[in-house]
Amino acid sequence: MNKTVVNSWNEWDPLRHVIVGRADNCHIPPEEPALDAKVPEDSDMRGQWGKRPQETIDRANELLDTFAAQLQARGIRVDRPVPIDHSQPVTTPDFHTGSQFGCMPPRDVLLTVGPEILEATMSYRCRWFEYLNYRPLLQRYWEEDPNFRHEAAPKPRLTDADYHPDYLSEKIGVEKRLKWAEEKHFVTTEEEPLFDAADVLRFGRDLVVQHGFTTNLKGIEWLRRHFPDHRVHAVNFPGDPYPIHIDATFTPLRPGLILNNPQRRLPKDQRGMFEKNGWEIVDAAQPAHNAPPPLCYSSVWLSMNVLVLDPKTVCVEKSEVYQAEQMDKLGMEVVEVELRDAYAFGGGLHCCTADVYREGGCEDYFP
Ligand code: DAV
Repeated sequence: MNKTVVNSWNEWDPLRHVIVGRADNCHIPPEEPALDAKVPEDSDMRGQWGKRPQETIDRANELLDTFAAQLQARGIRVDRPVPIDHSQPVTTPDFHTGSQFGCMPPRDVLLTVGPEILEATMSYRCRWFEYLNYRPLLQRYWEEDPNFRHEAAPKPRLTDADYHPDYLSEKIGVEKRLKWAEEKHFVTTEEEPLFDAADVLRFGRDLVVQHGFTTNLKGIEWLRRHFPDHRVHAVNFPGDPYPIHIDATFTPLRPGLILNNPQRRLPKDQRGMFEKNGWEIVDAAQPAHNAPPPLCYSSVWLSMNVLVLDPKTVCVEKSEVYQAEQMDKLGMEVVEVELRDAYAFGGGLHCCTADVYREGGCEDYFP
């Protein structure tokens, strides 16, 4: 066999093959440093852990299955992971935690860059083994595609030295969190390289990486050394008191156009590469909801966590009417997808997918 299965260099070229996550047996993990730092202080999730209610798992799976079928109906190949038993504890020589997280969302774990799929280090203990959910697929791509590069970043130790103890207090307050974010003081330390794949956006030759709770500067440096033919840019979005993952903050739609969360604007001194090359950064529309659904880690800004199918077509969550309206005005055809009841499992339409194949090659958009 001699066909290319894995190839994806950016967030917008025509999508042909994608992984969609599964909600089976997902857990709310026990307390641990980096995860706790992300749970909003007034959240209904504080202090409880265990398997998620079965009816919410069934509902999320129904929505994910329907989304997968919608993509298939458009001619896109869709693969699904094979869930491991997330109720099992994780024990290494360095730490122990009582359960895992789930096989949602794949975008957090798998970073596709051209012919390579890279398993991220991850930064939560409960997600240490999450890559195993995707190994059956990656093994298959390995058999099918002689040029596929299956890579894994060094597994981190995740001892207490990886986390700043001042983030462990129950009540920090949003004001102090915003100040810390401004000062780039995040929950993770610089003990060892850490990154989640969802902190990385792919723009052909350039990778844009958010420095925050789930990705530290050493993680960004690791990516720089691992992808020597790319330019790797660290970015920050100071308005976010819980900065994890870039994909509800900064959303490229096509060459030259990016949506930016108006509460988390990219600072002026980090806009140079976009401005010099005539890229437009526009404020995203307001979310349709005032609060996230129950037992959800993410903010209401999953409204802008869209999946671009090609430079003229975008999947938007069905209830996010303002976001859909804005897409329409920006000249995009909108595909409505119902997913809100699956948000609690780790995110929206971009999160719950991972690219395998998009048409096109590695372009230089910022010469
Ligand atoms: O706004 O809570 C969610 C990103 C999930 N991948 C937020 C970020």
